[in-house]
Amino acid sequence: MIDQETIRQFREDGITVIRNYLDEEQLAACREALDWNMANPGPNIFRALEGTSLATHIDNANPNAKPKLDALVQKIPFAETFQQLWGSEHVWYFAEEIFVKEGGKSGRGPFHQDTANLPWAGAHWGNAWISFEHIPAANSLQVVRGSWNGIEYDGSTFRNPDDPTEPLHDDGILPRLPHIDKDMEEDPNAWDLVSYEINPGDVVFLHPRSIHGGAHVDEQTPDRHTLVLRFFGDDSTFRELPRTNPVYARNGFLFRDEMAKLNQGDPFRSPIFQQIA
Ligand SMILES: O=C(O)CCC(=O)C(=O)O
Repeated sequence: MIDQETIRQFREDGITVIRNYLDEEQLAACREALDWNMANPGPNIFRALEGTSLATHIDNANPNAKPKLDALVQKIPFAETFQQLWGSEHVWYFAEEIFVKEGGKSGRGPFHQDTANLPWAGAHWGNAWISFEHIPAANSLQVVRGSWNGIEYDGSTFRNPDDPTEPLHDDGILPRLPHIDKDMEEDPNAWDLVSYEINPGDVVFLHPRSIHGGAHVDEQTPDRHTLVLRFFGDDSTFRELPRTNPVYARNGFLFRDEMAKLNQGDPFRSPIFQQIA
């Protein structure tokens, strides 16, 4: 049973952590899944940051990993956890995303909302953010408290290490992302950021519409291997994306054929997503 403060944090702040959530076997199964994904990149691997100061191995919804991950999420009590965090009767598994920073030199990933490149709306969305090293708070995931329920910004292209706010859609409607790193350099209290120190077995749960970014690695914490598993519940709908950027036009960049069947405001449902509760 999750305590009321954890539920409050998730619902209000858009982020919480559950300590020792994974037992050794579950942690090993998650690590095995991440290692497999790294060794077998899928068609959605994102290579634009390779060779830059933000170099990160990022891969998304690898179709070849789907059977393995559909089985994995059944072995861990995500269904009960999200039922309680959201107050949802049903829970579905969307897909995975992986973020790997190695060698102590990669900077912070651009702050962003996942809803900038995925056609999602509603309160019942959740990422389970699983890292396998000890990660101090300064190198961990950072979330702008409460932003999941605030302004929907344009996305970041994730292609310009000199400008993490370079707009993804540039449709003239979505406001450009704030430059949080620059603001924080000028005033460390400019943004109310939440981040948690992590030990293996701890899991961070965040609402993916939160403005969030993975912090840098450094000499003390040179490597971070992160598996993100994404879920949705009853209050989740399809939200059309702008059509200005052909890669993301209307349907986002994942499960495009399935997304093309949904209309604005439809419940976010498709037989491709495994129901776990
Ligand atoms: O771990 C990171 O570097 C970023 C994580 C992220 O963007 C996510 O969980 O959606």
